[in-house]
Amino acid sequence: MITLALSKGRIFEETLPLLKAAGIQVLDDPEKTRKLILATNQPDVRVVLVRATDVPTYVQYGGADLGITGLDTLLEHGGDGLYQPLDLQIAKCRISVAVREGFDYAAAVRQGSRLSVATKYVGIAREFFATKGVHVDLIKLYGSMELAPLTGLADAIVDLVSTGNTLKANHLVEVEHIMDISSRLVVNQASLKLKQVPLRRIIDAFAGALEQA
Ligand code: PRT
Ligand code: MG
Repeated sequence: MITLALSKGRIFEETLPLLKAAGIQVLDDPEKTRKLILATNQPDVRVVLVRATDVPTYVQYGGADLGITGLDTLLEHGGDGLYQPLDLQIAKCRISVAVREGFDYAAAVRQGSRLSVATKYVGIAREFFATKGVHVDLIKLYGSMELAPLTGLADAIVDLVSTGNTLKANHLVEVEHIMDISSRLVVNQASLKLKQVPLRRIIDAFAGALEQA
């Protein structure tokens, strides 16, 4: 049995064409079923639905043989025990620093002020500001980062941005582009040895679909 860990929503949706290229069709719609293990048209391939942030954990410890996860999530988790053969070029966005309209970020940086920064991405944020030489107090949040500068919880946020509409709707502006993000295929290293033939077949089919795109 091959177990693929996916999160519901954009990653699941954008993975379907890649699975199709590998001849795999998921038999249930995750938005409609309450099942967490989904069968596919291939009796030896199944999909498990997990929280996006749990995908690397499932694959690292062998709860799944492979999974698809955003680079943001992967960097925060660390790549321990994970073989990362492909950038799938899906669920693309960027990770940025944003502040309230009217907050003079450039001046704060220039003056060497201590910035409070709210984020789900504490590791990425710490590394970015350390490299830049900016002193920060990091505040860990689990969602709705956009609220932090509006309520006075923090001066800035580090968050994912795609269209920028969410920032705009909340009167926030992007002041730093930290890095581009896309989703990665991650594979359990022991699985890769034990189930080499079926896993290679899936990896190669995904790689082939990427070349077509
Ligand atoms: O939503 P939930 O709390 O269950 O989990 P999650 O947010 O970790 O999962 P999910 O499915 O929302 O995101 C999975 C992955 O998709 C992320 O880890 C990213 O790699 C990738 N991705 C791509 C995004 C976006 N684009 C994106 N726009 N993840 C989140 N967003 C957020 C963004 O932070 C903003 O708040 O969507 C909102 C809308 O963005 P704008 O700029 O288009 O308005
Ligand atoms: Mg989300």
